[in-house]
Amino acid sequence: MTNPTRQAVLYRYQLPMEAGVVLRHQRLKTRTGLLLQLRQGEQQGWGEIAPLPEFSHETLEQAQSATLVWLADWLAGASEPATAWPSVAFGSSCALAELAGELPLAADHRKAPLCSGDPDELFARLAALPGEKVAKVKVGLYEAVRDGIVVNLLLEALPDLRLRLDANRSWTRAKADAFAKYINPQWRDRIAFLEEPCQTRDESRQFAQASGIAIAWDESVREADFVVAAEPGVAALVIKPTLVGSLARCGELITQAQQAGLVAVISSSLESSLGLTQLARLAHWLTPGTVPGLDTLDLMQAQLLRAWPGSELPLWQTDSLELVWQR
Ligand code: OSB
Ligand code: MG
Repeated sequence: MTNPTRQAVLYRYQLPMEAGVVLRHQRLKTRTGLLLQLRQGEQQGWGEIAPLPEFSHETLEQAQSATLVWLADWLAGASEPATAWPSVAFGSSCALAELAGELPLAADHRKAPLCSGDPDELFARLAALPGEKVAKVKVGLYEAVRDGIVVNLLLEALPDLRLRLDANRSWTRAKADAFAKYINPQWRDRIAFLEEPCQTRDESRQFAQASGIAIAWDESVREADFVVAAEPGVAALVIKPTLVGSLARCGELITQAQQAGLVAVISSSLESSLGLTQLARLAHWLTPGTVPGLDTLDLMQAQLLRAWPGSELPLWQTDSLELVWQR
């Protein structure tokens, strides 16, 4: 029996962001990316390829060229996902997995709400959350002491709250200590983890041990010399598939994390609702029981092709996408 013909379509999207979304050093006014549709017989699969400025090493142009090279191979019968860049590996592997029926449909649509530090606002959002009350707060943007006071206040005001914090490597050891000084020692174990407090991994490890505040690796996971290991004070790994690579690579990291007794948290790299709903499925499949870090849809002004349950953002269809290529 011959295989049914393969067909592929590549689209480019441009999504307006909410005013004021800042990535490290730049304001992100528009999120751009690629959506890939593979078809074979009656089956189809979608994938999102969206390098994140300031985080991905590849540009959208590089990702697009690599995707076109991979698509030619796939149309000619190749079966493996692309390996060129993490974003391309992630998107091509999702499209292949959907095509083969290997990405389960069940999804974990819980998300750890990203919050600014206003306890009233957080209180309202948490009240609406079923189950575990876990929120995420970005720290390291203002004075470390201010962050300490805000986090301490949240923990004091909301006794069933657990927090994930993210400093994105912005603190010296001294600043991290200044932060910790304001956190009541009694509540430190309600900080599920603090992502990457310091500029180096060693400083972060020392901070964790000295403060009793557990840390998580995020940026480190994507560095060439990173190995998953159980270490004192390290609680979790944050896995951002667009920055990490194929579903297989993400699965391997998750397995290693679980074997080392670490929590693996699937997290967003500001994908559109198409990629974000796939991350929710990935989380349900590979990290059941862990709330994923996917509260980024509302940073955008629209959704693409697939709706996030309960979102009121308009849902754009393929007519709002630019057709890049099709065979
Ligand atoms: O620093 O973890 C980050 C999103 C894009 C780029 C970097 C980061 C993030 C998030 C995603 O924080 C949300 C989450 O992890 O809960
Ligand atoms: Mg982070």
